[in-house]
Amino acid sequence: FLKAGNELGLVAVGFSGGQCKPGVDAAPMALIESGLVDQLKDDLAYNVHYDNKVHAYGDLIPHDDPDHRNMKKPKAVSTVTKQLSSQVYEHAKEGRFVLTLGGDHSIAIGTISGTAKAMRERLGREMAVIWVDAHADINTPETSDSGNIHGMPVAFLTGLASEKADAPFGWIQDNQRISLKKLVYIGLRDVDRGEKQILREHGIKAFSMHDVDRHGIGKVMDMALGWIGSDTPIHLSFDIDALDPMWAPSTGTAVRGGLTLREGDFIAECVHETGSLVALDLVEVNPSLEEKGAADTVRAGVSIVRCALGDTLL
Ligand code: B3U
Ligand code: MN
Ligand code: MN
Repeated sequence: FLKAGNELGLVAVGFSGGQCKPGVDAAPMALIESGLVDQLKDDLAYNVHYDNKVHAYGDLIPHDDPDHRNMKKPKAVSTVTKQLSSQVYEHAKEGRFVLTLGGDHSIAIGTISGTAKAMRERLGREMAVIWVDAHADINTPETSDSGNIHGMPVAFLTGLASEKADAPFGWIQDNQRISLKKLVYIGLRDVDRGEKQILREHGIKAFSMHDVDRHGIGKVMDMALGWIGSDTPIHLSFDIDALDPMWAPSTGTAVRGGLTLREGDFIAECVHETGSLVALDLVEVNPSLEEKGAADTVRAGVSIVRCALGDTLL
């Protein structure tokens, strides 16, 4: 009921302004050069709608972009995500699965706002989000120590943080937001104090690495998908730093004690199996960090995308 056949919209986003380390903007090209698009077409039989372009949004990015409410590069992130939101929306409203290759995780402000609006209009349903990450990315500008907006996307998407002026982020309308009740985290292990308070206060469903250790990833996925319920469109936002640095070292804020490669793939496989997955973001691959591990990190990213799109072991 969710997808129009095997149509897939691909958006490549070479944007790094949500954090301070250059190189994450090169990830879409690295992922595509490793053969991802051809695999989607040839192995998984998707009809791929791709403009053959890594979007950097250079013409949209303002030169004068002072900090605002402690946020770094607020106008840049806002204008890029606003544009991305409409690109993703255009794909999703046609019934295409939307695959977005980042870029840092601030781009999820664009992708999720785009799909959330399209799902409301197309299906009359509120979308769920599964956020796979070492971090909760739910800081408000006030709780953030870093001021990096890639640590804040969930706050803006849920309305915990908002702004009046169009830039930054005043453009986000209610129909582009998601409910805190329909948000599930997996893989958390580096959550700021203010974020922990937000998670507790709002009863947000979160499976940390402790939960993965205690129950195993199979049970965690049963619980996560049970919380969301069936007949709910799902947007999977996958930060490669959810994986242990052993498997994905080339990322901006690697945290030890993470998911194995198979656990990451398993999450993607389980979400695919629901038949309700409508969009996937793959973010925070930075091939210029820990360069010896860059090929492995890219390979892990490709694998997660393949699994989420229906690749099976047998
Ligand atoms: N919570 C910290 C660190 C962080 C968030 N996301 C990443 N790192 N990748 C922050 O900056 O908000
Ligand atoms: Mn993240
Ligand atoms: Mn992260």
